[in-house]
Amino acid sequence: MSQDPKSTSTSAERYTITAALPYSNGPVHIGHLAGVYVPADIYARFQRMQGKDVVFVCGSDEHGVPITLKARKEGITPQQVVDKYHAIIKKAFEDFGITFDNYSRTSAKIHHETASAFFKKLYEDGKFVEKVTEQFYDAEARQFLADRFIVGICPVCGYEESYGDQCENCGTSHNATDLIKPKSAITGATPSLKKTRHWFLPLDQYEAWLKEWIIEGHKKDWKINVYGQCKSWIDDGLRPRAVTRDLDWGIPVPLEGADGKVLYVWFDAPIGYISSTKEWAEREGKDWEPYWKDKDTKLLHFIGKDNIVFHCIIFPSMLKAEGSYILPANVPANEFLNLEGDKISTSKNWAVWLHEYLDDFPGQQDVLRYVLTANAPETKDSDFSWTDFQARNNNELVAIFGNFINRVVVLTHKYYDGVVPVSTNLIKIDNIALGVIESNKNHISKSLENYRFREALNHLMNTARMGNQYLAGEEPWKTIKTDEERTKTVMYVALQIASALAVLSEPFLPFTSEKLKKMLCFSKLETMPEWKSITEDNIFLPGGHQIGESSLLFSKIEDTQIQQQRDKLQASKKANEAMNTTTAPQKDIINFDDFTKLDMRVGTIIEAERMPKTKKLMVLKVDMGIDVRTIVSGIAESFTAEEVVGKKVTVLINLAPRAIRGVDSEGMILMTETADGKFVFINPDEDGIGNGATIN
Ligand code: B3M
Ligand code: ZN
Repeated sequence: MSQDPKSTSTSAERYTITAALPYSNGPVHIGHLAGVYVPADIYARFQRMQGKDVVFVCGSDEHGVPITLKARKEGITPQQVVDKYHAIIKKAFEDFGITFDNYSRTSAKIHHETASAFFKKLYEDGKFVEKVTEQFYDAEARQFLADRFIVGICPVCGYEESYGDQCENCGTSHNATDLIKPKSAITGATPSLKKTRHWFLPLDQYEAWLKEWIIEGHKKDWKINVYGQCKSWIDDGLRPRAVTRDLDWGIPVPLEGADGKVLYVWFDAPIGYISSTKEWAEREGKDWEPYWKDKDTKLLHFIGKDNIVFHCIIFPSMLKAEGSYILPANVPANEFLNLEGDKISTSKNWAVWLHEYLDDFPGQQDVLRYVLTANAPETKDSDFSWTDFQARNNNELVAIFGNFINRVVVLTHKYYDGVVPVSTNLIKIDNIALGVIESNKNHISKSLENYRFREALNHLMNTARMGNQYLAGEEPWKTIKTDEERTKTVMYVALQIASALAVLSEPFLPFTSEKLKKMLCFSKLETMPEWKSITEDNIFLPGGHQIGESSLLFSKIEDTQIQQQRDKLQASKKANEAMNTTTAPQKDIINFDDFTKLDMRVGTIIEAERMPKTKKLMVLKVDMGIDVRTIVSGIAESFTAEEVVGKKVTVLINLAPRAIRGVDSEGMILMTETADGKFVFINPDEDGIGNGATIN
């Protein structure tokens, strides 16, 4: 789109807007929507409505260790994992009206080619440092342990389950060898170090440039949370980072003698934005290059806070190294959304999944878009609660926006058979109301330009509030009996406010906007009301225009619906607690002969006594049918002596006797443990099973 010579705006005319590529190893939830996709979509829609040339791209991130781990866990191939979730994720975005111009996937051929070529160019230009280093290796699994294949204690915050490449607790990104007490995520074994050759991007060489570009150049226009993270990274000093890995899932390193090596997922994934743009351009018969190489293009990355370092430091350094690309103008990263006070967690099923939301609230995408924007984690983490969701729907969308539209449309039908009345004489209050539309539009635009989505939404709602106040003040339902002409003017003005709402709500509430436009029969108008037609006059619907029937834009959400959602979360909390009893991995296979060597029998505890000076031990006498055994067992914290006497238990009786604190223990009682560490007997408590009965 060419520059409008009359335009006084200095902002860019071409926008490349990217939204973080979700990992294709699970469905998307409200946290993803709130943090990345809703704000990105609002912004893209808004700029398109300004007449800007926008490409908005995304796609599934289909490489990386989490996908291989998931495949292992489910006993399927990584390709099967990504195929499944790519389809689910893509559909969820479509269902929620996220208007990507292209949604690609990093397993696509075009991406493999683009990422390989990018790597090769950097390699040929001598931008990498090749190093042989020691990496963790799991001898049992016979593989190198990159990134999430390794877990250990975070050297920065002490979190015990930090991954090899990044700590999910404090967000620090590190090298696997920085972890304290590392262990393999595959076998649980302590890994050894083994030499391997890799290519590194020497970030240390980009430090001075990054300082100038971010610390000096973007202090004012980047969000404080983003700027702060970047600054602390750079201040801490940057180190070379490997951009290749010893793995078999990913984009093969396009060099001779690099068998078994792939590009690091965080090297290839951001290039996915470029591939997605290329795919779009090919389909649309456009040239992709200006979107990535023309310095007048504004490149924006919408992401969550855990991705800041990759988008502000590593990817820009890659782009800089390549040399022909533009750099992001801004990276409006959000913080995290919590759910009912707890961190959203896929593995704990503590989430509201988009596909499930739509099953429970069909057609109510805009309600979720609204709540997530009103409560967006823009400057700090925020919390989603079902109570707040219900209140915002019932007290804001229904009571303010919906109510205003409903009154206007219903009264227009009642008084004028749905025909916009001809206004004769606008008085001051009418002009003020029409003027507020324009000033609110300007507020919305300004807030959106500054990535303040909550504030922008508030200005939109203020427009609806103003409409309600106008009606309440002018009382057309009273004047209809006394002053027909005045009533016509009031309804005429109210209809213009309703039309403005149809336009202004589009970036935020696209489904509602669409419905409202239909209701007001925009398609029959000679000039379609649009963002730029909101000026001082603000007359969109001329007298004589026929509008459609009224229908409710929003409906009240009942307590029972909210309770169902709470119950659902409660159920997943319970299921999770039950699952959380650490499930040990299967032991080595034994043969049947090994099994038959075990002599396990049923017995009854006939005496029990706590072993003096110990906390855990109890000395038991167990009637085994063939004899009475003394067994020392560590159950004293789980049971009192009285509780166990008379209990039937399962005992391994041919275990070599062992002296425990001077008492010979002549067998072992089979037990399991509850989540909170309490022992439970494996108890063959059926009538007709006597002591001495064998178990096989
Ligand atoms: N897939 C990480 C994430 O989903 C990653 C983003 C890639 S953006 C290039 O948080
Ligand atoms: Zn940490």
